[in-house]
Amino acid sequence: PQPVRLADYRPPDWLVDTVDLDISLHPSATRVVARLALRRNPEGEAGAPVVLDGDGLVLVRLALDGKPAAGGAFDASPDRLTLTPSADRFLLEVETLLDPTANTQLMGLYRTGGTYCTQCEPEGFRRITYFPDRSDVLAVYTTRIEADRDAAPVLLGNGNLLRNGPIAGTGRHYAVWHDPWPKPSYLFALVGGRLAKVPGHFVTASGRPVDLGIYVEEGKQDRAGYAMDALRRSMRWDETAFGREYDLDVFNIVAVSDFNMGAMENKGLNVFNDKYVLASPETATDADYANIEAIIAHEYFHNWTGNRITCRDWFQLCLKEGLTVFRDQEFSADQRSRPVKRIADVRLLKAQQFVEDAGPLAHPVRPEMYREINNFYTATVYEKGAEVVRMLKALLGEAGFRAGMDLYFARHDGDAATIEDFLACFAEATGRDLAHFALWYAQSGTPRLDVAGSYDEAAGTYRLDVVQSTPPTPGQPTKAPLLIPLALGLVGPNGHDLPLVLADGTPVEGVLEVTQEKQSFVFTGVGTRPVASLNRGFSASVNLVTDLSTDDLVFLAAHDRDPFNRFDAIQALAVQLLKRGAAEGTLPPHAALLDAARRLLEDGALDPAFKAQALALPGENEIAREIGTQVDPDAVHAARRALRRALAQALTDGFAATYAAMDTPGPYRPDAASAGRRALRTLSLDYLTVPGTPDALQRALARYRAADNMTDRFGTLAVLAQHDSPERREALDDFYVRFEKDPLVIDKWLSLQAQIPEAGTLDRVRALMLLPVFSMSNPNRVRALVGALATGNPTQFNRPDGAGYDFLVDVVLTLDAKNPQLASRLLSAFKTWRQLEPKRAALAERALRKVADAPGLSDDVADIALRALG
Ligand code: BAL
Ligand code: ZN
Repeated sequence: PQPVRLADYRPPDWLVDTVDLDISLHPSATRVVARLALRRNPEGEAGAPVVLDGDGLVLVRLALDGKPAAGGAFDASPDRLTLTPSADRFLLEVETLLDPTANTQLMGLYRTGGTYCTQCEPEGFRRITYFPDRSDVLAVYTTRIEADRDAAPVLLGNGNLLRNGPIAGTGRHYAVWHDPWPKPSYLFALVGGRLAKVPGHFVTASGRPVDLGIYVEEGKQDRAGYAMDALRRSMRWDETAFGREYDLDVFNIVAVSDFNMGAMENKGLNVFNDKYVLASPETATDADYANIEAIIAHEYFHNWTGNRITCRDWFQLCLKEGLTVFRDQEFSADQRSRPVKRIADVRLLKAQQFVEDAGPLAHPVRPEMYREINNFYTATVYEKGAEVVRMLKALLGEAGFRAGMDLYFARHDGDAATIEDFLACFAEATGRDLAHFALWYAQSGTPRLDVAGSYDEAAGTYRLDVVQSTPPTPGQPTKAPLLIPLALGLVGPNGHDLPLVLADGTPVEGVLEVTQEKQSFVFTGVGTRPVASLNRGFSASVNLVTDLSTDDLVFLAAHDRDPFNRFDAIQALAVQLLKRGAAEGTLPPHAALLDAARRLLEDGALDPAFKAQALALPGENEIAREIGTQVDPDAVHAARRALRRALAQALTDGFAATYAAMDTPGPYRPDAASAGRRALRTLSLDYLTVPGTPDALQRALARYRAADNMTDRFGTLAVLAQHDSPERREALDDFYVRFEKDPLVIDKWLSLQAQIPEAGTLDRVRALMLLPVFSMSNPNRVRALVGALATGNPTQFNRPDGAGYDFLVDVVLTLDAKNPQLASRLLSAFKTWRQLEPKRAALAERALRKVADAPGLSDDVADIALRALG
């Protein structure tokens, strides 16, 4: 594929004012008539022809200003339509013919379980009709949808419903939808199917009544209640937190079972992967409930950050995604526990984004070049993009940040904007120069911050020496220092923070601004030796390396008033031990960690959800990233297992008491407090089951059998899955029989087995692929089984014989012809191959070369293979 570069951006030569679509749905022969009011853009190239994008289109007819176009007046291929009109404004009418049943890419118009649905971001609209399919062409859409009334009694489009009715004598009916808000083509959507509506209602702050609908498969209505509740809370929250109201009379969500992404923010008609809508206590875990809440909010928040203000081009993807992730994180933090949400978000950031940033697929939050835009819906664009917004807020403060956001909404409503536009609003609203800060968008890699502290008792000063560096990443061999907001406290012996006053008398309001490669900060009036609590709340997205001693970390784990750093201190102790354990083959002395863990476990004032996070050891991928080079996944696994054993043994009584104390009788409720108790209870059971004795396994099995909700049932199944035993077999068999007919629950069962760290797992996965509950054409099934092995089972994916790599390559090559987006997602599991020890790295490289050399690859897979080998 040819590279597309940010530097080559040019405004469109032609604009589209209105789009009138007439879409007659048919399983294999859907007719699309598009009427586009085209107008030459004064900012485009003078005299440029009209060049419209297509992708595999079959052209039926074409008319200009109502007259059939003669051959020679245009040039059409499946992928492009070129016209040279004499006028600067004209009406183009194009008819195309589509086969939605044959569309296995799940991009454009396709069918899922008999329902017609669309996915157009980023470049799917061109698979429906010829169009300038770019995000800076904004038009007002009117869509008439027609379909067989029995097959598709529900017909949904963007915006408000204008009219609908039967078409006499045909068995068909129609609906006309009109969206008054100009939008780019990627936000177009339609749905037609046999779906049940779960209704809801909302009145905006200024009094606009909104009809809400969540559409699900017949019989699943009772699983949509939580999503509806989350939607209403999201709508209210955006009014109070950001002053943003909803702007149509209707807001619909449709849950479908075949979807490449999590969900899609089409204007007024969000389409969701059903995994992120459907929940009942018997089928969804606490984590599912939290994800549903977050993703419902995320898509809703896009209505302003993404839809009313969209992106000028796909390089600006983080403008809507990073900002909207930040907004959904803040929403969840307000609905639940802010510290626990922050911990969970940073865990995810480190597990996914830091790993991406450290490997061959690293790229800036705003990339400058892509070959396949589908491959840039990444943790860097989303999660690091959100961290950059969070850092901006840390620099500007609450009021400055809100002033900047208000200006952004006021100034750019209706625009296709850029990162420069966004930052200019904050600079103008606060008077701050953000030129240095902007480097966060352009420079890839995770900065490393080395911080050393020294106390001068005689002078009463405490000095921090800070060195920042960022390792080279693909295309960026050298790096410049960034503007890093480092939140900190100096914790006195009694656990209280000391005042922060710099040597020149300047008070520090909790955040230091690190701007240079090397910098020192001297604090005065420090009467006793403090312990520095650095990067509080994970204020900066950096790898922090400190000279804190083991005693300092134990102290912070017990006393820091910043909950994130209490968590981080105990995790840092664990990481130190695990790194040494993996290198030396035996666990180093670890009494300090056990002591810190015991104190946390016994601290009655702490939130159980916090304890569950703090006492869960870093995952194997996270440890591997911390090690960085020459990683042996088996050694990492062995070290982690040894430390788990040590914790389990030392804290048996504490875990037993906690297990008993965290019992939560009464009916299941998905709130954060109840979820925290369940999480800590299952974690305690997990440690209590570590010895693998028959008694321990029987206790876990009894708990599994007695569970009255999916959180406890699946949590206990996951505990048992660690132990090759009759109890595991019994529980796995029971789970399958109970939920065989429920694909989303079966995904959990598939995923769990794919992550068992045993040599038999690859064969187990192969066998599971043959079950009727598995399907290569459903993205959720494939991700649950194959994706879980590749990204969630480091020892078995990275088997020393290379069989894990060969398996993944076979799946990727098989899938590529059907669904390239899904195939390339799976292939990106190879992003860590360069950090492996040489034998595994050589096998991984060989596997990647096999992909790169395969004939007929999609652009998606070719791009990942070549960059991974890069
Ligand atoms: N825009 C793609 C799905 C999402 O990020 O909401
Ligand atoms: Zn999004």
